Amino acid sequence: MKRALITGIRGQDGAYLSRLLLEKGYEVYGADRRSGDSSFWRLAELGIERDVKVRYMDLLELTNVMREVEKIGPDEVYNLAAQSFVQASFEQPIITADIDAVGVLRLLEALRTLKADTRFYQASTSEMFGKVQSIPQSEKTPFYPRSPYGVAKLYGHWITVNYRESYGMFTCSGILFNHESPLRGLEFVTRKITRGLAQIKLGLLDKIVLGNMDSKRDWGYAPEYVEAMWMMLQQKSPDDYVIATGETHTVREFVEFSMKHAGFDLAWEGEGAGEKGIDRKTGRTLVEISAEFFRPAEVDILVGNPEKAAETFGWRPKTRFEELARIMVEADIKRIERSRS
Ligand code: NAP
Ligand code: G4F
Repeated sequence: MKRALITGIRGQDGAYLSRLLLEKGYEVYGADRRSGDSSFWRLAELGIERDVKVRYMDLLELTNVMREVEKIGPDEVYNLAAQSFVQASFEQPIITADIDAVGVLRLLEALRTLKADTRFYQASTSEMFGKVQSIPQSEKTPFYPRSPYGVAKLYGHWITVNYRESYGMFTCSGILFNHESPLRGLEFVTRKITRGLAQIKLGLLDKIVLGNMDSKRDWGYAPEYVEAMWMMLQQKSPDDYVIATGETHTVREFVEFSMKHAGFDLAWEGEGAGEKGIDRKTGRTLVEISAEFFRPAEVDILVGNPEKAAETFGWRPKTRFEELARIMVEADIKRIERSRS
């Protein structure tokens, strides 16, 4: 039985990856930085709360990481732990760097010292492309990060490459574009929209307040993206791969498709900060814009080219944009209805 250690076990990807590895017969260890809080709602939603062996491990504490790596002796490590919210990284750049950059190094150092034959996956990100230097972005596109998060993740990416080249370790960096699901954190725009719409529909919220609606993202479905993580570590040799759908859409389009699935007939009125989303049937304002949600520097467009992953190990995206919005809206409506019944 293979043994996997997943950091960031409480997160969206940690939950889906745990389920996938359990289905494949792995013994799954989950690293969790919180002590005393025993609610693992994402693992519980997937019905695997009791199947993951949770260990207390914070990427900020090297000795803690080393002791856990030594005790577990993993065959594969998936480093998903991060301060992953771009907007927060402008307010907390130092802690973001400590977790998302040096945290990767701590884990790699622990593995180099204690178990150098472990296969290692680093959760890199399309945010590293930032002010994009070409469209679409591939493994060959130069990086130009636009946030403290993107800069920190770029260090994590290069140190992963460096440990492969310096010490012959099996380290892979997955450059994943945005991937969403009903388990997405509420701070991210897709889930903020779908949860907000469900609340509006059921009379629990007046309107959704958003920031930049013109930025474009390549949004895929998270359960498919964790499969790519696993596939990378099963190859003969380690490498880096872009994982994306190859389609890009604005935040505005995500609002429009979600509204449609929630049964609203949306019309836009006004411009810039004064723009509003109005329900045609009732004349009610459902969406407003606030400067609070704009970032000091924005990533205007992301769209990835996942050809290398397709050619090397046959990974291809299945769920498309409109379907993704539908899955998320329906899940949020169901959740609220369940909690009220
Ligand atoms: P997520 O839901 O925010 O989960 C990240 C997890 O990391 C959280 O559970 C968090 O714990 C944990 N964590 C934070 N600081 C830690 C520390 N010091 N030590 C140990 N654990 C710590 O993120 P996700 O969406 O699942 O993404 C997984 C990874 O992929 C992240 O590294 C993210 O940056 C990267 N990524 C995500 C996307 C995407 O679109 N989802 C795209 C590209 C890359 P708490 O629950 O205690 O806060
Ligand atoms: O949902 P977001 O916060 O995701 P963002 O910044 O693209 O980052 C996510 O994807 C990255 C991969 O590219 C990951 F590495 C990262 O960990 C995270 O998972 O924002 C998406 C877009 C941005 O342009 C933002 O300015 O939506 C825009 N936006 C507009 N209004 C908003 C809002 N974002 C948030 N979070 N909240 C808003 O109200």
